[in-house]
Amino acid sequence: MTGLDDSKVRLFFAVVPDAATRERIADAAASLPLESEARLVPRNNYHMTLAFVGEVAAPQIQSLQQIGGAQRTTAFALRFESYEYWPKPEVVVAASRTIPPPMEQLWQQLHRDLAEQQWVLDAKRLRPHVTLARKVPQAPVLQAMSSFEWLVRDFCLMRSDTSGPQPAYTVVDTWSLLDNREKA
Ligand code: 3AM
Repeated sequence: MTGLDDSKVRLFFAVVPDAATRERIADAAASLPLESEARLVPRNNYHMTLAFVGEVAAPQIQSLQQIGGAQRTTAFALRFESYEYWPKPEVVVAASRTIPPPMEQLWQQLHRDLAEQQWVLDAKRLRPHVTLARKVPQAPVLQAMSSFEWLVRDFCLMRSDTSGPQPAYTVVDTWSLLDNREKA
């Protein structure tokens, strides 16, 4: 655990890309036709959110770490195959429409465990995505995306500092997913 003080911090569970996947995501972002007011997400901020928890007091962080450490899901691969424009948050994302069963299991179990600890999240369903650009007020003309695979071997508890012009994310804790051969 790093850099946490007594005040509340904004936390979420997410998957952070490895270096090669980060490059594929950056390639996808570079091909987007965006107006000048749009903001590309800095490549160090790429992530795939699993569960947004929100503002958390320092003493509660441990219970989130216990939840993260209790997950028993195998590693999985996702294929990102298309751009999507989401009008409400005004973002363009790279999306994966096929959800591997271990990812659905991880998402369900995380949300069940969070609810048991009174963290009730407003998440209706899993939509695997990486946000590429924000502040996109109108749907751009989106071309086909060069698809890429993302092999997910671990997931993190992330801290989001939104005090600057761009959010700054730091990893609070990381957990490996199970190798298929050591499935519980
Ligand atoms: O992974 P994406 O970019 O979709 O939009 C925020 C970002 O999502 C989302 O959590 C991720 C890390 O900041 N987020 C921020 N505030 C949120 C909220 N109140 C939220 N998700 C749900 N509820």
